[in-house]
Amino acid sequence: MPNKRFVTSKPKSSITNVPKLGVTKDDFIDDFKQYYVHLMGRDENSRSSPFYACEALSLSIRDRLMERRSNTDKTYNDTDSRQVFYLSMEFLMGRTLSNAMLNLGITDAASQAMHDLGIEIEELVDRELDAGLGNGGLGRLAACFIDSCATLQLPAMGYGLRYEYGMFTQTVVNGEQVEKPDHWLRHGNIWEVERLEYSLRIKLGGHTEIQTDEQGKQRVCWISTQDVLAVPFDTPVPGFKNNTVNTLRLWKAVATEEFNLDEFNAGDYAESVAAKVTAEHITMVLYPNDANENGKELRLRQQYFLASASLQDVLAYWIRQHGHDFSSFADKSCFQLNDTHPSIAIAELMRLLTDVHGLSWETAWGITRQTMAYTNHTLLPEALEKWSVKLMQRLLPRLMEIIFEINAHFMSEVASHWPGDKARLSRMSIIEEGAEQQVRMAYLAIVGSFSVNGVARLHSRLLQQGLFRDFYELWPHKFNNKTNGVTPRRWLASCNPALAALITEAIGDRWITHLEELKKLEPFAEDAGFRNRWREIKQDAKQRLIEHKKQYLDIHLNPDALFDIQVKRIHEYKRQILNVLHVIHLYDRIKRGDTDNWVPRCVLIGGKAAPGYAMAKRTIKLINNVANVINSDADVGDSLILFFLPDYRVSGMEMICPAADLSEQISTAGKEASGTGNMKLMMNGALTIGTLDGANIEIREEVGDENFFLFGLTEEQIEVRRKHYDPFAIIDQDEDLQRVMHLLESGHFNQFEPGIFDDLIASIKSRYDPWMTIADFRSYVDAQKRVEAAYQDKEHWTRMSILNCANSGKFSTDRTIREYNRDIWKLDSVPVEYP
Ligand code: 26Q
Repeated sequence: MPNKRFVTSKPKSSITNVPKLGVTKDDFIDDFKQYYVHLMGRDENSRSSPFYACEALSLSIRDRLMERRSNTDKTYNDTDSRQVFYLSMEFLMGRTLSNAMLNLGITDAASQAMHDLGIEIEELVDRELDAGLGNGGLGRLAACFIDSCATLQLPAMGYGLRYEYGMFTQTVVNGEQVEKPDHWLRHGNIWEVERLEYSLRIKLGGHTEIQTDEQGKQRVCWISTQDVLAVPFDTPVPGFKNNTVNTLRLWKAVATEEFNLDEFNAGDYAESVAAKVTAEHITMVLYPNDANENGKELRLRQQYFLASASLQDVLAYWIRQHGHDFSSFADKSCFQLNDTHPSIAIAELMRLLTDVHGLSWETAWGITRQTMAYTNHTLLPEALEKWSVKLMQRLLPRLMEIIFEINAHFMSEVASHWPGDKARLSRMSIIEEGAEQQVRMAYLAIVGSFSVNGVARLHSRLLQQGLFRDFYELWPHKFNNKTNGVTPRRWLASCNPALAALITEAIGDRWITHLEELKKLEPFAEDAGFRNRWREIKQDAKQRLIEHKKQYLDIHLNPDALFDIQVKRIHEYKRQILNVLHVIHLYDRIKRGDTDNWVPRCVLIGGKAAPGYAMAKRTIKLINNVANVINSDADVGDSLILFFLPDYRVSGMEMICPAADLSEQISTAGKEASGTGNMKLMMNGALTIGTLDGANIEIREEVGDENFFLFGLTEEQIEVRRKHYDPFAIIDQDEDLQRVMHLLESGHFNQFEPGIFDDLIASIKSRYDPWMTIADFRSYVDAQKRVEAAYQDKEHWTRMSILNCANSGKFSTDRTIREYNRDIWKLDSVPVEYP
């Protein structure tokens, strides 16, 4: 049946021309009531559930976002600005409401409006579920990046997947992690708008054929595919008080109609429903690994689905604006690939430009190589993505042909650069030969991009000297560093309003968008009155964290203790076990009465383990078992408390970082690409105990050696020591460590669970322990002693705390994004008028 078009008479007035929305307290009261009563049909009795009030307020805020978003869109269209598209499998957005109010500059008006209606806004804010569409650092970085892009008025758009289920919720049962699905959409998501009108068709499976078109030109056709629809959902991304509201577009997979109908008409209802389910599986769930879980077909479907939908969308927009002339496409567009996860986009852009839009290979390759940029987030060689050629041939036959062709061209480039160097050809080939051929996605990403960057100075250097050395020799100009950051709006202004107010009182509020201004706090470190207020705010934050945790957990924390925090994914390289060894050592000191000048500590560890990562799950069990023994020992009392914080997530961190005294950043040197939790904690006045790894190096450089607790082997020392690493000899020579190992090995922490920690103990005692935990024990314990000494002098500690905050300016994503823009994207800032 032909599509009936929606025909209207000639409009007397534009349907998109609406009066401006007010932002006073009264405007919010009016709008709130409208939504609460009319749209939602609630009454006075509905007060008992804050959910409805949260919904009504959010709808009022959302209107203001939508208004500015269409304004921003229109400005970008009219100015025909160069744009960047940030492609990421993860956007770990967390909550939206309070961030939206902050950025729109309406927090006070909205709070007062709620107050007048007898509602406390904090309670509403706390109702919102996290949008947990990411694993950890990489996903949260994407969220901070789009906040900074909007704040810097850059025409930037995020593209990702709208997973039905986000990062699992973690509960702890008998000390062990239990995962529960995170059905975050169960009550709907008011921040998004479904844009069915921009749906696109994604091909999968089938085969290729060469066909001759009307002009007699030969073209490759990808046919007999099983198509899936990509439906976009748009979420507004407001800049800080600047009228810019950019867009995050997340794709949902939906079965195509004919896909169901064919089989349905043939009488096979069950088959047709099964096919629908298969199609819609694509965006059902986020893969909960923060390292590579290699080879899963569904993951490849997800990656291609994201890449193809986003590129088709960008090209469709281009054609609406410019027609079929792609000659200035590369001048106007840039794609930033968040790790190799979306890097199939390189081959997909080649396919769309050549097969679909008829460009020559050379022209298309020129465009691809001028528009794609790749960010690497890991140094662990085992985490580099590879896909089996066989799988790709079955799922994405045309893409596999294109990758072979890219590789053939690239191999001849390498051959002419290094004539006769066969070893180099095989080392650098995008196709890894072996029992089964594999596609090395990082190599595809490097070959197809004009920029390759790491996420901290050390990380970028190690990429050039190690993992990507051959490529660096061939194309040194492609390689660059972009040290990570975090957005100071969420990670200081919004999560720590009391500290933010004190800072603003001291130095004005420009720091919110120019974080280097925090430097002006330095002289205040010498002001005793200021230090007092600083301490009070930290104390209140600790108290709030304690109260909040008490609501949900059977937990006793000491507000006068040093709050020692390690929150991040559980991973061997992050060495949560080293932290536990130190806690056991402190416990041992208490038991043997070595408690002169004791500093009470609450050690809080939080983080999720990938469900298939046995060693990480066992680490959680160890933390909980050690906590049980210590926390229930009358000799220990309040002097030492260890607690595992379940379900660590974005909203959890917003509560934790204001309360932190000490930030644990203790990865094996050379393994953590950057870290970003380290930056959030520093910004909120925590001191770091850390190795020379990732961004810790730059943190120490900014704050000064005297305000940072450094320990551990350097990356170079690790690599030298590795060759003759002898944990037994180290244990032999260290009495404290012997006692700690004895407690562990004697089953002191697993009396009724014999043997459960054997693997874990064996792994740290192995000569081949890649993370060399034992090697850093002594130096770590000594650094912790320096922490205690420093904490005893309250005034001195507070001074250092202020200096940490004052020197955190570099770690704003505003700085990071300015650098991406200066070196890679080269966008003009486009101010948006709000008429
Ligand atoms: C890959 C294939 C299949 C399934 C899952 C994955 C996968 C998913 C997520 C692999 C890696 C990730 C996430 C990695 C990540 O978060 N890396 C962190 O990125 C941060 C931001 O740059 C850095 O600060 C951290 O150092 C780095 O570990």
